[in-house]
Amino acid sequence: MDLTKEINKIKEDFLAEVNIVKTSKALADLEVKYLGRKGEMTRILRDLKNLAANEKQKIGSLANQVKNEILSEIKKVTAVVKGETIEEDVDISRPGHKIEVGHLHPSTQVQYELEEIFKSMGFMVLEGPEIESDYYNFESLNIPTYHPARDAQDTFYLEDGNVLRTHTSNMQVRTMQKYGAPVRAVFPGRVFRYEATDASHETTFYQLEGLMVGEDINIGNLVATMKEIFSGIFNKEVKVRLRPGYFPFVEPGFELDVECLVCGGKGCPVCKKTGWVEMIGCGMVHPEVLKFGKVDPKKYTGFAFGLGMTRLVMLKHEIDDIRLLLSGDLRFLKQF
Ligand code: FA5
Repeated sequence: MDLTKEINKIKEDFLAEVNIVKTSKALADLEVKYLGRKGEMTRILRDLKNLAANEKQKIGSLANQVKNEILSEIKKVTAVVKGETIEEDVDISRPGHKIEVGHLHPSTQVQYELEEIFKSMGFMVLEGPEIESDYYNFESLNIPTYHPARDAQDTFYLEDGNVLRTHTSNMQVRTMQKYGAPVRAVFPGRVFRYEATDASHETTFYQLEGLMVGEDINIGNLVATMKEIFSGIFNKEVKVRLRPGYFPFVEPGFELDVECLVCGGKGCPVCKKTGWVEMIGCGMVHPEVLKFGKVDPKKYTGFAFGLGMTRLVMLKHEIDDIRLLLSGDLRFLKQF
């Protein structure tokens, strides 16, 4: 074998062997085998003197290079088998890679805050389907097919007759049917309406519905619960006004407005220059709806409300356009 090949073969053998070394003893034996007095590289280096001058220089430099590589490899592996860190591979002073962490969407933050407020008042938190039957979204809420109130909620109808729920009220009858009375529950969730968008209207937004049914539940309980929501979320006094409102599933029915916190009541695109933002539809559960829920209207009464959670987020953070919330724009979202 010519010498160059032999040296390369020695290097190859050494690397294969050093790769599987696990103990200091095995490593020391390897060092002796290649670099010891009778070692393979030592023999090559010793025999250099017998070569012709031109060969001597070429082979000599290769042999020295391989010897140094073997030495440095042995040094590295010595550190590994002793359980030490190899300094040239790991620079502990180098700054680490920053992992970007996200955070909850402002709507989710407000939803969780509201859930805590309601849990502290003994309400269950339930989820409902976003694809809903006509029965639970309309019929069982006293809105039969011919009723003009259907037009008030522009609806996405699916081909199979189901709808994208237009409000979280779809959970009222479902909850009464499942839990009977008395019952207290809130249902936060996403709802959908086929309508033109502007600064305070989206096609997809969040509501939080509440239902409380029991003996002697009255409007006083409803108003007290509404007050609790606002002091919990805003941590300050906010002006509200209650006015009559029509929903076929409550009697009497109300709309609750909050003074616009974006403009301080002066008038802006969010409140459509009125100074007030419509926030909650509410009222006493209609006896027909109790009946749909298999609850006896002679024994029980109840209140229900549907809070526009997305609008609440807007007022809490003084966001002047609802469309920003689902825009997915990180420059906007990172502010919360
Ligand atoms: C309802 O959806 C009724 N289900 C509320 C209700 C529940 C009444 C229980 C009685 C008893 P309304 O369509 O008004 O009502 O919507 C309720 C709230 O959702 C509004 O006050 C408003 O805050 C919010 N909202 C309504 N439409 C939109 C929209 N397009 N974009 C953002 N928020 C909206």
